[in-house]
Amino acid sequence: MSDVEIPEDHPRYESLLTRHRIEAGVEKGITSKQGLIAQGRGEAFDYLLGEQTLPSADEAARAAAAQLLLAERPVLSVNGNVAALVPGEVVALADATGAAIEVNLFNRTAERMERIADHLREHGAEEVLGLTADGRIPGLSHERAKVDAEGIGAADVVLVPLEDGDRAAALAEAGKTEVVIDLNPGSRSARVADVPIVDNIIRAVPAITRHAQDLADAPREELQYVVDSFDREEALADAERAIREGSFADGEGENDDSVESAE
Ligand code: PTJ
Repeated sequence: MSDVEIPEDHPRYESLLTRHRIEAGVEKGITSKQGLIAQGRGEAFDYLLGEQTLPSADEAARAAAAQLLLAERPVLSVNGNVAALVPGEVVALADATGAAIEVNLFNRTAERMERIADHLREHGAEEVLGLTADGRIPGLSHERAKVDAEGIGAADVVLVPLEDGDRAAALAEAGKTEVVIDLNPGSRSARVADVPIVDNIIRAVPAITRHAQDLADAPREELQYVVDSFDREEALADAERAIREGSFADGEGENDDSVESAE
């Protein structure tokens, strides 16, 4: 990952790389300006988590992989932030799980839809859904209700990263099994998810892919066991505990950003 000039030994390398990707996404017309604010919110939680993956988040990523492998019609939902941050990684996850990729936007415009679909194709996606929009998620009045009938409309398992709570709740209401990636364990999306992954999408998507590759030949019973033994309440509680009691709180300075602030 060296698409910008940040020395890889910089203590906040990943965080700065993420910012550059989001900025580039806005410049390319992929990410909305609100996406910058969403990124800032996420970053604050990541900072409190020590910018690392908790063991409980890795377990959630494994349960997510099993859930996607068990699904008949899994779909990965992509918005402007996801497309800017992890386009190639989303394609790799789709390949590892047989999931379809669908663009679904809060601030939906035909132009952004096209640009995101093109961007994903440039990163190896063969088919990108979402542009037909011949289906609707019941109970949602905004643009995010628009889905492809054969995509999210017919999906049994949906990955919804960096979501606003409304659609996550409506998808759950529509009977979909939801995997949510969100750094805020208190967000409505994380709270309605069957599998909440409290981690940065930059780390979480490759982690799900790794687990999916590892579980690729596992029998269905084993996949079901991985899903059933995952405790969503405990995963959320663990993330909240880590945020409240992390090294930041006891002044250890794990998250020292003094180098970055000199930028
Ligand atoms: O591209 P669009 O038009 O669909 O709009 C997308 C955004 C993200 C702007 C829209 O969905 C939005 O406003 O979302 P929210 O309500 O700000 O929620 C975003 C959630 O994602 C928040 O709970 C953040 O903590 C979380 N988040 C932000 N960045 C990351 C993240 N979670 C994981 N990894 C991140 N990098």
